[in-house]
Amino acid sequence: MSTKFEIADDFIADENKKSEGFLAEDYEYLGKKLRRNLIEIEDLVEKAQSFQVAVPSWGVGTGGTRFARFPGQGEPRGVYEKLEDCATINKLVRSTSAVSLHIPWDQPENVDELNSFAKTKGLKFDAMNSNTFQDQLGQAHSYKFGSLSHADKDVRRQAIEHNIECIELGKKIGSRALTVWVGDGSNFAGQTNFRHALENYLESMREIYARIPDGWRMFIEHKMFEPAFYSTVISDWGTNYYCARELGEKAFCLVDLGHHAPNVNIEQIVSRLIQFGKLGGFHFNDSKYGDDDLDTGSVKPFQLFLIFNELVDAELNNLPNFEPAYMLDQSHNVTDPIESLMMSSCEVVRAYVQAHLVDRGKLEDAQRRGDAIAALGTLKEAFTTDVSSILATARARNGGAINPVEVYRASRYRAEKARERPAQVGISAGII
Ligand code: RM4
Ligand code: MN
Ligand code: MN
Repeated sequence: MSTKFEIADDFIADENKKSEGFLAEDYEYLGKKLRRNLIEIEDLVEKAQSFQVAVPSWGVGTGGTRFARFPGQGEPRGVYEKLEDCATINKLVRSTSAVSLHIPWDQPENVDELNSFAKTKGLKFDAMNSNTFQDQLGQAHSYKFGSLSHADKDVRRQAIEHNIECIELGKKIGSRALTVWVGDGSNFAGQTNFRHALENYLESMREIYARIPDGWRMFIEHKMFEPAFYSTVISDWGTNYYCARELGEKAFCLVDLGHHAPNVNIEQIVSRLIQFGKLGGFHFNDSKYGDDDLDTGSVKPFQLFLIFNELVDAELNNLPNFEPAYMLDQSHNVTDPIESLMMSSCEVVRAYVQAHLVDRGKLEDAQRRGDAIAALGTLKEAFTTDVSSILATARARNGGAINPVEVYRASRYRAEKARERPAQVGISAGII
């Protein structure tokens, strides 16, 4: 493994030298501007430096649609190569040191080997993701008509066991959470009994929950449609919240930004879940129509900012049970996944930093006076502030790149990987 091409720290440092001068100018100007509002730029750099968002192992492969998949060059062919790409992302942006695995896609043959490889790459493991939305070779029962909510208890049992195996593996690799997303639902009116399906689901989840270790959390992910197109069992945040409450204090709701109807007010959903002490975390992505899994911040950056406005408000108010896990969940069909994931992680940090610029006293005052224009203006003032120099400074101070995509391209990493990893037929990476 050690002979594989890596981007050297010196290379990043040399590339950074080319833009250090301009960055210093921009940083100085922004620092002065923020000081007018009594904001200390160094505090924001510190915040950006310590912000972390996990990357999905399934995101580094090229995705696809129902119609086709156009594989990219040098795609990772297994979990080790996926980790290599994740480490490259983190090397350049320095805010993605954890990877979320998907089982069985990433099932390791040797757990100790996986652990030591991750360690040498400076990576940790984030939430475990189970997969009961797809049949695996040699599997006894099919998930065609559901998994944890299936009408047949033998199918449910198989799905429960799979989730327990994910927990067991997670314990060995230092994960502290299990994310459960099921594709269960129906395509036709009358196909399933809504009430029975949810009862079955909850009964299954109770068994899984009983196996969640202390110090762990269980994240439940709702999704309005797809792969089922008439109904889904965990269709929305309300159902999600109900289940999380029924299960107990280790169960939380996970918000995947793409899993709502178009134009739904996600920031309000986030606020509600925070208020109820049940916000577990996020799967960040962006969308125009459905669960498009596009790059975070690429379609609706203002929505992302408004979500972070809620999160930062909760952070500043030290609200109870508020410890959201941040993860990306995207599918890259036309871009180099490494570039998309780097950009996306930067967009998440950008929204976080911008949300810290909101003058909360001014906002509250405007809300009290019913001054909608002043309230919106306060938010817009933060949102339109270009904090790029804060983000770049944070990355550089952490050893990363001032311009991650430029440095990545200059390194010719992808071409090197194309040589090292000749294409393989039928790889499973990023099918969704
Ligand atoms: C789903 C959902 C899950 C992810 C799968 C691959 O749409 O977002 O989080 O595990 O895709
Ligand atoms: Mn997701
Ligand atoms: Mn999704």
